[in-house]
Amino acid sequence: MRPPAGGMILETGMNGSDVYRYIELLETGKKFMQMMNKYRCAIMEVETKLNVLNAEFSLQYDRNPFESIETRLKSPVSILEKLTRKGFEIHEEGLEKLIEENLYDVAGLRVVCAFQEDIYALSDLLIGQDDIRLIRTKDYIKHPKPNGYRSLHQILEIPVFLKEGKTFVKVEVQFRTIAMDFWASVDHRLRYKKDVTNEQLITDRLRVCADVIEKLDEEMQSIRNMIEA
Ligand code: 0O2
Repeated sequence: MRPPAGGMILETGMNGSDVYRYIELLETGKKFMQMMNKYRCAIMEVETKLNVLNAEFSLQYDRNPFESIETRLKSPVSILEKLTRKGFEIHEEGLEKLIEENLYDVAGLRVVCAFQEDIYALSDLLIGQDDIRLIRTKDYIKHPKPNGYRSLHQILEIPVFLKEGKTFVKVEVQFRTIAMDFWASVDHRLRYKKDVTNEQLITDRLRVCADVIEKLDEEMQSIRNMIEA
């Protein structure tokens, strides 16, 4: 059904069931926006926690444990695509529950650190906070993906206080070093490029780069340990 123009509910030619359906769609859209707002608030909460840790660290040790934080809210189209890819049927009824129970990365933060040890120090400090629940860890640093991808992924649940009360919201935090982030962004760009003819060669060369980056991270960490010894 085509929504009526100019924000009008009633339009010439619309019958009662069209109007009813239109109102239903508005309601679904409103609920969806409210759900997205919860995720947006959860991102703000986790980002603030990380910024507080950064400020405390820099006072105590005169260095920042992370270089940057990127945040992103998954777009409605990506949410529906991922649910479909996972084999779920999409219906308006129960959509919010389906998303909350099955998609863990609607709210995402990416924390980029200079050194590998800072990733684990920061993650421990974050998940050690008593209002945070750790739901799942995927450690692609200790166990890299076959293509060479490395990052620490953690799914957290954080309380968000809204006017109707407290609700726990899932957030995915990805921790990486600057070098891992460089590799992942190049890999991501190449993976989404269409019509790549020599894909296998590119995959193999990226794998080699991932190994070099692993060595580089280890060497940088060891240099810092020497300086700080
Ligand atoms: P976007 O836009 O980057 O967020 P799950 O979420 O557990 O049900 P999934 O998607 O396998 O299933 O989770 P996983 O393995 O924790 O990884 C998901 C995210 O990690 C991806 O998000 C990427 O951000 C990143 N990632 C994982 N593998 C690779 C990789 O080989 N290369 C790069 N560059 N990034 C990777 P999305 O969903 O792709 O989207």
